[in-house]
Amino acid sequence: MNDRARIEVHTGDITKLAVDAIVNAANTSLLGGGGVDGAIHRAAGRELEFECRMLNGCKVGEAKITKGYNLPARHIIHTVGPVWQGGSKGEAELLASCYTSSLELAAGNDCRTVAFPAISTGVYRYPKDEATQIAVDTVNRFIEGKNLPETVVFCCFDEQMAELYRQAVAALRKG
Ligand code: AR6
Repeated sequence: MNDRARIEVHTGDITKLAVDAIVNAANTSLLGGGGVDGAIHRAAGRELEFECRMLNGCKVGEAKITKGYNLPARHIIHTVGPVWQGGSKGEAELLASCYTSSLELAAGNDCRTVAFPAISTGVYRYPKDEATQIAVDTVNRFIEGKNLPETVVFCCFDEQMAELYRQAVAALRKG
């Protein structure tokens, strides 16, 4: 299969996706927050917070895995994106590391399908076009030549973001 055909763009709420793992754009406490993190905790239920309390937080650019509880997804991979501080504080490397750390955990837990939100592009203010490019390039590079995950879904909350992703994925297909 062509590796690029393994990347999909979806518009909607990530908590509704019946995939093997959804990724959460969390904070270092892993105890919940606003944005997609809040939506995931609400939909998964209080048991998620109990499991998260045992994890001792997570560093920026790293990832930890839990069960999905009341979600249709089997697992939740919690990663912590960088706060945008102008671009000279290692933000690009840290954001790329969120994607590779999450994909490594997904592969190690036999996840065939994984869905990502647009990490850091909300409360953490990462410029959307730059974050999209990093997300698509990093995922494409990771899955090339690997069996797992078979399919990666970029789950965008709105059409404007989905269009950015579609353009970045189309550019891969040409390249
Ligand atoms: N499904 C898919 N995408 C969503 C959803 C959803 N249900 N809800 C929001 N988004 P953000 P960050 C999109 O702010 O920038 C939290 O408080 C949203 O439109 O959720 O990494 C954490 O606890 C945006 O494109 O995450 C941290 O403190 C993207 O998800 C902090 O926010 C990410 O926006 C993390 O900030």
